[in-house]
Amino acid sequence: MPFSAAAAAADRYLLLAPTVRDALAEGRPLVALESTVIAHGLPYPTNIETALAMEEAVREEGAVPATIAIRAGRIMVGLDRAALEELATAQDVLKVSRRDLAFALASRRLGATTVSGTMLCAHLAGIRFFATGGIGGVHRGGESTLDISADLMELSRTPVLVVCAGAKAILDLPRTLEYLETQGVPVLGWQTDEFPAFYTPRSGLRLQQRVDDEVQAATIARTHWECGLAGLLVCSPVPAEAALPAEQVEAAITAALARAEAQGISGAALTPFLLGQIAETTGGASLRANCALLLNNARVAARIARAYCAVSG
Ligand code: PSU
Ligand code: MN
Repeated sequence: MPFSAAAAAADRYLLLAPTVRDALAEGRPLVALESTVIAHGLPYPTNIETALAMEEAVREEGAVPATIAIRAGRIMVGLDRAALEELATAQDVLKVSRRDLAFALASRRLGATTVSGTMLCAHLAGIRFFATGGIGGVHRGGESTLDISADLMELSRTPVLVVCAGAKAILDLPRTLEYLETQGVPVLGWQTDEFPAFYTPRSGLRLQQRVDDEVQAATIARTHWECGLAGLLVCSPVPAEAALPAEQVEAAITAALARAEAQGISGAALTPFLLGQIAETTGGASLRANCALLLNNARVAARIARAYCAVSG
């Protein structure tokens, strides 16, 4: 089935919140938000507090938030507080990337969408902008394990702009950038010439393309999509006051990777495991950085979404 027909069929599974439906109908700016960070990325109650604060940040910048998750056989676009609470507290929430979408829907289980799952669902709903924390990437050792996040491939096939703070140094950052280049994904530095490394603003890896404001970003996105191309990544560094010292991050990551290897953790469980270990080792400092960059990215995405509405008239 051609993609457009598949998308029309998938429409049946969408359940849009009234605020989202109205904004789509009126052509107002929307920002999609993921739910894996709520269910698997952050501990309770930081997860629910951050989810609510991100939605508020999007509203403050004049856009409509649409947090996405899978529930009772539907793709929920725009969650109320009770649904957010459920994701933040429930056990056994599925982690839903592209691979898992049909299983999650057909089994009617509760599912939290990753970057790839959220992009796919946002696109089905007609939302073009999405804020997250860090994207998945090529894992260290990925050249032999082939553990490469589905997020990277999704960016190459789905026309959504993703605002992130780069990718964590738990990953192989140079190979992550190589993979994005191979897949034809623009990686735009937001007021920076370097690929940010999530907890730290710098990775030492230079980016070829930089934008300094939302009009530039929105104009590039519009041009990209007018040319029939797919996803874009905008990389906004963690705010300086919340950044962690690079040595502290590297030590925490080295310890986390060693523990993952010793315990034989792999596949979809690896990223949540590493994140939990790092939060423990850094005594919560990594959580504060994580929340600060999530809020910042929500604001940047909302500003770009608004500018896009203006430039596409
Ligand atoms: N990076 C983070 N926090 C997260 C994730 C990534 O800093 O919670 C989540 C995102 O939802 C991302 C997913 O899409 O992990 C990637 O998982 P994997 O590496 O299994 O593809
Ligand atoms: Mn993986």
